[in-house]
Amino acid sequence: MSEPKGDIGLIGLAVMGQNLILNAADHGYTVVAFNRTVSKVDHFIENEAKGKSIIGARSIQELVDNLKRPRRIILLVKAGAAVDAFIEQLLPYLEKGDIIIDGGNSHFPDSNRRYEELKGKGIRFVGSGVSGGEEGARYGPSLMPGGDAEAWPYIKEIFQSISAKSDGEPCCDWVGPAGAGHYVKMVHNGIEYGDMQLISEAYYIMKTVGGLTDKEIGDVFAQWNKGVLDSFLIEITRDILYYNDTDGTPLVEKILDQAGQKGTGKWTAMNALDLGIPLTLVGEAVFARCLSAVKGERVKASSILPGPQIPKDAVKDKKEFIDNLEQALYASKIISYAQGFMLIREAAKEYNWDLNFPAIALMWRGGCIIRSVFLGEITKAFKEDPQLENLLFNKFFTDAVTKAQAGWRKTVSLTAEYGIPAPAFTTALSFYDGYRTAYLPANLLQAQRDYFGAHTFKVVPEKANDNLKVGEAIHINWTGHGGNVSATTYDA
Ligand code: NBP
Repeated sequence: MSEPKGDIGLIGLAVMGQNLILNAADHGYTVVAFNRTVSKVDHFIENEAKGKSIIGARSIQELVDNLKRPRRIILLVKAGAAVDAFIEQLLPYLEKGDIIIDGGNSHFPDSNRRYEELKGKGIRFVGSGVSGGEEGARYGPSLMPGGDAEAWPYIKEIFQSISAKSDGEPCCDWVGPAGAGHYVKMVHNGIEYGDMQLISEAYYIMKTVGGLTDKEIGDVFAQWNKGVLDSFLIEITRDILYYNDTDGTPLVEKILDQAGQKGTGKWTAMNALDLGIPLTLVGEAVFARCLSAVKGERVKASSILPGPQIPKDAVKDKKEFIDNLEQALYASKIISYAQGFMLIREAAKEYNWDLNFPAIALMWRGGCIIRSVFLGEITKAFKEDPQLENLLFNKFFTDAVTKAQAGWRKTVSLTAEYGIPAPAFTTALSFYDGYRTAYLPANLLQAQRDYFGAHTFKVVPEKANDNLKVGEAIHINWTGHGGNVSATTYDA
């Protein structure tokens, strides 16, 4: 048999797989394509792939036989059982050192497991986040690969050439070991939930309190897209608000207000709870979708539960109202990213991953759904100080939230005054105020825990005395008739 020609193999000819293959072929690579339903291979080869450096494989064996060594095979199939099924099918045909890359939206614990299992068999596993949807896959996605670092030199060139670019730099770099690539993609998706919720709240505030039409709101987003909020999601929101149905009225107003979700936001929020990180904005964004889903109850409640009336002149100065809203959106977004990076930092500690923070921000700078000008500033912040404890401690972001604060507070007050749900704006501000408060009311909380459950507390060092010693777990007999035995301390 002649020398194999395939640079890389790809399994899964749905929207992501087909587009990524065409992208790689455009960059001069020969791609071998396979799919569970083989008729889709034939269709692809005869149509979209015609005349390009793409080889159709009709079996796993044919796929593997057509690949140069070490073989590089990307899976872009439905996350879960399909990934395991293909790994099982591939193993008998692979040799030690070959590389399997899972580019689907896999949950990172699955990628941890696959990395370990394949390492034991001498196969290099890479779990790579791929973001940017159909368009990104075709013309340059954000790629977040992690796993077996030995694989990186063999895939780096292909990955970085097909990925999006930001100021000439590829939006793709090595993230870290095991499931770190899929972990970072998961947090990306969580942040995406937050950004979408914030934008939706801004739209809703303009519509309800501001009394703006969809066209006018579209104009505001168009304006914002020229400033600090310049981003893909603001851009598509502008276009959505300008889009009219055949009767000339905005299509968005005909869409049922029940949000769906596929689970990556929930995974992020659950992981934040597991690691004890206050990822409040993503959490609220997930719950906001859950609240939207109970439409029947909300309709019922709307006629039972009263709230304030919004007067026609609720907004006296429209320009000031919109400027304040822009500041609220910007500051809340900063909080969301600060929280996201707090989570990633904790994950690095918890899972013992050495993560490349400036590279993570750069990977999100282009190609993906959360791409924005703002991520360029985050990349800069982490390049200046890769150990940066919190994004809010970087001067650019400290100044930005300081400047945005007044407008942010006025916007949140307005929503409270007029009964407009704005969970993401509100939680962002509460987090900000909590984070900048040196002494929180958790003293009372600890007293309550000790009162009813003998959970003990520690004393403020400056207020220690002979009964209240620094560093000790103290239990007080608050009522005079309880026991003196304390409960085991633990961190939840
Ligand atoms: P889908 O997620 O719709 O998956 C379709 C592919 O999975 C087809 O090749 C299908 O084969 C295969 N497949 C299924 Br479904 N069940 C299978 C099974 N039990 N065994 C083997 N193969 C099976 O495709 P997609 O939207 O292109 O997404 C691919 C991956 O990329 C997913 O993990 C997705 O979450 C992720 N992702 C998608 C996007 C996006 O915008 N769509 C963005 C970023 C990441 P068949 O043709 O034989 O049915």
